[in-house]
Amino acid sequence: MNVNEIEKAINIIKNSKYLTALTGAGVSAESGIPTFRGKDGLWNKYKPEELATPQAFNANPELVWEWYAWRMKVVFDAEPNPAHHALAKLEEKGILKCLITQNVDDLHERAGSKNVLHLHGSLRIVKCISCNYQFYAEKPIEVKPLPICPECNQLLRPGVVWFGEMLPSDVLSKAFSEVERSDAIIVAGTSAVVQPAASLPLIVRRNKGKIIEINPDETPLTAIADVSIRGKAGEVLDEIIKLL
Ligand code: BJW
Ligand code: ZN
Repeated sequence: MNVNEIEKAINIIKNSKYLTALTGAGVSAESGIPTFRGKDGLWNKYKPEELATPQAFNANPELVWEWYAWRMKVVFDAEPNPAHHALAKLEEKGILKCLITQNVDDLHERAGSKNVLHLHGSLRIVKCISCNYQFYAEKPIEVKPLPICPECNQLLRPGVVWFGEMLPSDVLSKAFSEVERSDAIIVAGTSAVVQPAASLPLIVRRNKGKIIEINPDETPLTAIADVSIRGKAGEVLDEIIKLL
């Protein structure tokens, strides 16, 4: 962690009038939730592109549900880490206006964040592939036998957004309008490759706003970030909130 970079980030945050944040799987890594990409990002030799698609679900719902049931257990048992807490504190202080997340866990909410936009849905929602039936999962669901819709007898599926599916339009348009208003954005724990989420910081940049990136690795965003801090989100954000 570079002290100079942290100071630069704090200056941007202090001078901002409308700060937002975009988070990805890396923000939950310190809570023990595996990321999608990178060396620890694989599950049982499958890539997300091979499991997180409607085609994969149609071809092999047992395999896809097995992955999600395992992830529900990991996420529901996990606790928010200092990154989630720092972002909640930034909102509580009135500095952070909106938190846009690609994560399907609910650790931001459990840390106390209120204004959270979930671009890719939630593991707490289980929904029917055919009708509008859905429910809130308090605990991981039984997937043997496969869960069936009580209204129409079709398969139930996780309430998340798979590749090739549209993001929820109300959430996406709110996210776009939030970044249009932003004069600074914190981008933490995302590989910044999945669209349209990855384009949100570019809108802030186009409007001459500042980008603060927090990630142990470089990403496609690093080159255009005003500050790019190489470090873990929990450690870096905790330091920032302490010094702010
Ligand atoms: C740490 C850390 C620590 C580790 N601290 N950091 C334009 C161009 C090209 C392609 C497309 C395009 N528009 C749309 C597409 C297609 C596609 C796409 O983007 N493909 C790309 C891969 C090329 N997008 C879509 O299909 C989207 N739909 C859409 O656009 O609809 C309209 C449309 C339809 C059809 C055709 C065209 C348009 C939907 C995307 C849905 C993504 N879904 C997933 C799965 C969700 C459900 C689930 O959880 O199972 O969302 S995929 C997966 O990736 C998940 C994540 O939210 C998402 C992003 O990943 P994230 O969060 O960045 O995690 P990682 O693992 O990639 O990175 C972790 C990072 O953390 C790393 O950088 C680490 O270094 C770092 N890190 N420890 C801080 N302690
Ligand atoms: Zn149904």
